[in-house]
Amino acid sequence: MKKRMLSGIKPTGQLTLGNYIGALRNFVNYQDDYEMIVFIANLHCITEYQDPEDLKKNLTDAVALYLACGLDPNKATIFLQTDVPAHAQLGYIMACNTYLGELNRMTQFKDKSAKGEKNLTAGLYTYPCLMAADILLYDANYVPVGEDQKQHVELTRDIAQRFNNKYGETFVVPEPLIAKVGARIMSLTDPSKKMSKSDETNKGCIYLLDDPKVARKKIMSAVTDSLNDIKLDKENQPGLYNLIEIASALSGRSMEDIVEEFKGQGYGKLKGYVADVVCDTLEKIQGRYKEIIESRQIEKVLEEGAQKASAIANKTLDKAVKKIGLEIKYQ
Ligand code: ATP
Ligand code: LTN
Repeated sequence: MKKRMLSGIKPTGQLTLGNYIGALRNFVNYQDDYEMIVFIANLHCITEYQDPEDLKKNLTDAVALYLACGLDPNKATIFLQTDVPAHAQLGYIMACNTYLGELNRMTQFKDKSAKGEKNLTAGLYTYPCLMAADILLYDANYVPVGEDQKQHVELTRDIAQRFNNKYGETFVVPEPLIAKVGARIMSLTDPSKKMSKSDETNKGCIYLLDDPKVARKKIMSAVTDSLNDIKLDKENQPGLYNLIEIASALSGRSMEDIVEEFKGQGYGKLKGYVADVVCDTLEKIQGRYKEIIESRQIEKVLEEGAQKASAIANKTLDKAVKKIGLEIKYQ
């Protein structure tokens, strides 16, 4: 039997090249060898305010982009988180099995509160509990994610093990799966920061729906260094390293091979190559995206996906509810 893999992406804003390289492209590669379950984590989006109209548009775009990047609804189960209410239900149960100390250690929340961001919500704080429910509902063996999500999957393992010890074997304990190349694509304007949807200037981040001309400009003006030496030195030349990593992930060539080709040449030449590879990827994705939007297949894909997902999720939720002793049997 195939092992099961599950992952999700938050549709806050437009999907980025970081999402593609760190997550989406891997889902596509895995869909033949694993039973793949992929969902749009819309409940996770509202931990921070989203304009309702923008959110609706981003949800549709996210599904269309999943398909445009090569996820095949005949192979993978694709659905919207809110179409399977078991996520929120098990999420609450998970919150009751998570300690405050554990949530306090989660870097995503810690970073936001350290920055002094005001009005952080309780939903943002307990979000790792919902993420644990997302994963455990499906008995997932593996969770392919970018580096930034490893800590959340590890917390999920702790919660699952604790629950199993307390109530008896209920959940499969999942493992994070992090790709060797591209697990953390950095911002083009500040290579010490992750390329992020929520990039304030938009210049450090390439969006999958960026006009290729705009994407090329962003790459050509990416921050590098003044050493003018093409080699792999992540610590001293993080900007250059990031560009080579992007090109490697998208072309399938090794990073060493790319360095070998451009060694001794200026950064401009290398950037031109990275831009070619990125634009080629964007053009292919955007071509398919247009076809998918026009074909109006999204609703059907989501409906069928939610049906398949609910059948699995409801069984697990039921099992957990019974183990805890939350139900009364009516005659
Ligand atoms: P934000 O950028 O607003 O923090 P996000 O893009 O990290 O959001 P998601 O969209 O939920 O949040 O992330 C989806 C997947 O993409 C996750 O597996 C995450 O690890 C991966 N991912 C996101 N950004 C990058 C990046 N810069 N490099 C590699 N993987 C990434
Ligand atoms: N937390 C993830 C999105 C996410 C997810 C999940 C990923 C929500 N639920 C379950 C894998 C498995 C993020 O912010 N990138």
